[in-house]
Amino acid sequence: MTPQAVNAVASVDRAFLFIFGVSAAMLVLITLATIYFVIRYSRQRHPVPADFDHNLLAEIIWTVIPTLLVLAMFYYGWQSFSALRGMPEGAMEVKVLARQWSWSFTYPNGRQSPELYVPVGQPVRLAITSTDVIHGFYVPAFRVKIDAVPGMTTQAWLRADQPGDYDIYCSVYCGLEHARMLSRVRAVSPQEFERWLVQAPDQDGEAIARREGCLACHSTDGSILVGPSFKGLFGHQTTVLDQGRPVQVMVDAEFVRQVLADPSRRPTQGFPPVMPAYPHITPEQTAALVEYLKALGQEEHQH
Ligand SMILES: [Cu+2]
Repeated sequence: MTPQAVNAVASVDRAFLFIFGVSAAMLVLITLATIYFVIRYSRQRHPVPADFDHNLLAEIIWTVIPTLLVLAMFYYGWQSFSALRGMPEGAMEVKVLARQWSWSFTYPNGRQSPELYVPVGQPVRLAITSTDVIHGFYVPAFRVKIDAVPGMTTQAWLRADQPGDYDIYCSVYCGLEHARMLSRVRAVSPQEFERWLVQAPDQDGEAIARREGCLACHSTDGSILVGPSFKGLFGHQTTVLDQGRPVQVMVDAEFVRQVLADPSRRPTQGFPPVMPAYPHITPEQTAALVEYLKALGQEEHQH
């Protein structure tokens, strides 16, 4: 069987249900047998214990049956393992990048997206890695869960048989905003997918901020996440630490450019210095981000 023909979801579920069913049946049988023996062979009924060596038939039964059950568990487990790990031939490869605290998906033509668009009915290979700490790429609907490890590429694949949205989670605790490290698989028709794939990605500031994961740590409504809120930030004074000393600076276009290039140089006072650098952001994108921040900065300033 080629991996495409194997339904990973069905085989994972079969392995799970088989092991769960056997375990549940064992629990019931052993509990009933224990109760029966306690009553039937109590000291009151049998003051003198029976004395016997062995029982060949019983020994064969309790050896053969568990062996067969464990071999069957192995068989179903192996089937689901090879369905998940066997990579389909000729599938489109999407690069998955995990970072604190967002996901980024890159397609063969260079298209980037914060959500994983896939065509219905076609297998998609995922080449998964991380820029910072270990994360876990987890899509329960497809039974896919695999670590995203910095400096290493892990592989997974999935195929959506129904159009729809499916949740993506991070399954490895990775810091402050781990619980908000969410995205979605968006399964759409192959025609819709082709249209989406060739669209130029939006280059307005908000789309860039979303794609680059800025909004995982910076709110736009004044609430405090990991970093300062974008609301009321631009065009106002803020306090940064310059070599440990608090200094007042104006949040302007030059400040934004400096922070993107090297956030660790002057971190904002009162916030953990955890922002990564964004050296790949182009001057045009920086300008778009500045426009976006400017609009948010004009909203009422609050602390
Ligand atoms: Cu994570």
